Amino acid sequence: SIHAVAQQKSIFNETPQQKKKRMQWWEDARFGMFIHWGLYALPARHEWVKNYEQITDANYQKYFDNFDPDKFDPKKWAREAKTAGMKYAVLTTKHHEGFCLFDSKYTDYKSTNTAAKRDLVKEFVDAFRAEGIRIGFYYSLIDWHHPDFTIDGVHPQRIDKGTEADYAAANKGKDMKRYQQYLKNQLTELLTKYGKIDILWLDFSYPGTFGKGRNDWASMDLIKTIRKLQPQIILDNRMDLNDYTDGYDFETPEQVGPEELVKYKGKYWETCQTFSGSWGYHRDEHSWKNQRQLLDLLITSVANGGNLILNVGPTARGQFDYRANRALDSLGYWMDANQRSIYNCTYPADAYALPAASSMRITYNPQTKRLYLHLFDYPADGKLVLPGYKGKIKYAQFLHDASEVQHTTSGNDLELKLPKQKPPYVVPVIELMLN
Ligand code: JFZ
Repeated sequence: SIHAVAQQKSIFNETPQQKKKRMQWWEDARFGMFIHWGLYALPARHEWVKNYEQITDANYQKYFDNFDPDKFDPKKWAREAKTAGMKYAVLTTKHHEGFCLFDSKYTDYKSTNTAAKRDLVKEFVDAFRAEGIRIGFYYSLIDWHHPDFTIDGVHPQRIDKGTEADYAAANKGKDMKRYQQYLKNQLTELLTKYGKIDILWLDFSYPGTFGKGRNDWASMDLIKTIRKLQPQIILDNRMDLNDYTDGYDFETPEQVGPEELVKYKGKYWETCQTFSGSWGYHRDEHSWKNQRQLLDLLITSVANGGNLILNVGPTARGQFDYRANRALDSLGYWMDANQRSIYNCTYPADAYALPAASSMRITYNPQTKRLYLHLFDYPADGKLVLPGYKGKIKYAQFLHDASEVQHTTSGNDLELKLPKQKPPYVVPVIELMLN
């Protein structure tokens, strides 16, 4: 309500209408690609490996020394993203390990100083932009390599059962003020050297004892720099400014099941999801989400007014592995026929709600006034009943081939007559014209 909004603090003077306009392309896009790539692709056992195994800088150095992505071809990545139907892509320019995929003036710990010898961010930007895909930068606020970044509760060199005094002693000589300047310098590079950047994904805050938050990053100063350099940029919610209406643009439910997404209805949000659990390339994770599970995440996101950003962790040689390519191809096959139920769509008005037990998910395009029924369970007898839909529908067809779906009424319900044979899509879609 107006009251609740008015009571909240704000940093900038953007109106909800202005924000809506700024967010429009992102809301319409609905589907993006996350790319987690860094030195952790070499150990290939999770991007948090340095923390999980408490690896020292000295012992982590071998991954820098052996980083040689000879198969890196971002044009190929961009084609894969495009084929899958993704409209934007967010690359880890630096993850928690601190290694930079770009040619920063402020560190030697960067791709140009490895066998790659190149600014990988620049090549990513050029390749994806050429395919018409919007550009996003993930940038880690956490940095387990920077000498001024203080040891805390999730630092690889954390002190087991340490007291505040133990941490103070271990952090003697480290100066987070210098680290704040480093953050600002690097974000300034990223937001000035690569043209228009559409999305910034800062990650992440964990305030509290032995944690870090807005005062550690100088978030208030940082967000002003960000908005000044890229006024249109769309910002995630992890810099610990969530008590300001404009301290972030969207919420980021991470690795949650489709059933939880209804909680975010009415907000700006994007769920981030992996294929197999880890974000960085993980050689030995063998349980991957199947096509139906991935489609469920995408469709259920749109059916609740949100986005899905699906992650790929390229290998140390710079390629998507075959499992990722196969999954992306399968999504592309579905999207090629059914994307009209995704782009520019959101949840329908309450009048079109179905019983809670229904396995259908409905999306709606407000411009064309078309409803999309996603059939997660195909009726064996070909009979599909839509309670309370009588008189609301002008025409019905399958989306993938525009073949008519005949309908009749019974009481207040609408009955759709489907073929007994399920169409060759894991989740077939019926398009309903409201006028
Ligand atoms: C963070 C990273 O640590 C992780 O490696 C990956 O990049 C992911 C996208 O983001 O992980 C988080 C951050 C915040 C929460 C959970 C995982 N959280 O607030 O629940």
